[in-house]
Amino acid sequence: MKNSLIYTLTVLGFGLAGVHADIREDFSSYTVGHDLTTPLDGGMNWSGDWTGTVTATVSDSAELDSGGRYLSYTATGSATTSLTRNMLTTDVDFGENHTFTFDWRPDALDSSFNNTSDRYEFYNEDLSTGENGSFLFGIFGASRGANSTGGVFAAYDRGTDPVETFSGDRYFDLLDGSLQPLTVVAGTTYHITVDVRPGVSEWDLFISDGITTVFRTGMTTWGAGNSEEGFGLNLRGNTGSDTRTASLDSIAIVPEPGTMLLMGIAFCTLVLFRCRKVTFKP
Ligand SMILES: [Ca+2]
Ligand SMILES: [Ca+2]
Repeated sequence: MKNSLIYTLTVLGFGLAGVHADIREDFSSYTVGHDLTTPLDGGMNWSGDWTGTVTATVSDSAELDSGGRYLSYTATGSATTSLTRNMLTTDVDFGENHTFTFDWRPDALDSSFNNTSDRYEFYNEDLSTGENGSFLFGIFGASRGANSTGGVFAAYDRGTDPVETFSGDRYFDLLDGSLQPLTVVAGTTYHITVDVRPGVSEWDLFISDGITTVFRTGMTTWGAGNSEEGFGLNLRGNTGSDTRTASLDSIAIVPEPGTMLLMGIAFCTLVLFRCRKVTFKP
């Protein structure tokens, strides 16, 4: 009887942990050359297709570190262009702690990347309202404000100010352990990790080129970060001839640590069960 209870708890623990599935995209389900003109709707647990005003094409010609097919996206001109995708709230509870990871590579960073309006940007938001996002960061061709230098990763840290008072001065360069920023280099794959803690409106950002990791932790989310969310990447130039090109791969959005807690319950129950078995040995 007790053993069946332990079994039930174990199954329940692992079962509940499995309720919140990960959201993933590695572009392996598409053929090379597939672009936004035919729905890019693969991956796992997304609620819509990849959409946007950039040109985006699945490629395998210059794999990122993680390998296999990836999405190459590009835009020319001074308008802000975007690549976005909606995520299901039933698969990741965006009111609970969760982590975004993805690989990203800038493929065009020439001398035209020279102005604060020259941008590669990353964010999440409620795509219907453009609000309630949690993270916002980017690379700018020149200083975005008082706390960024340009040409390096900079993250938006709202601090204690209201959401509405957006200011470029709240972009802060990410720094390594020696307080140095990481100059962004074309052709380098960057491994990006975003931890979001909606309960306390905080987020952390870690970016590694495989050798150096720059980061900023304990930032205030730029929005509430608690509604159905879209993952987004923007491109922008400051002149009509500016071309931005980048590659994206190996995206995972994973809930935590609620899942880890449930897994822990299941694991502890199993340990208890095994200990009992040992105790009852003749
Ligand atoms: Ca891939
Ligand atoms: Ca420019």
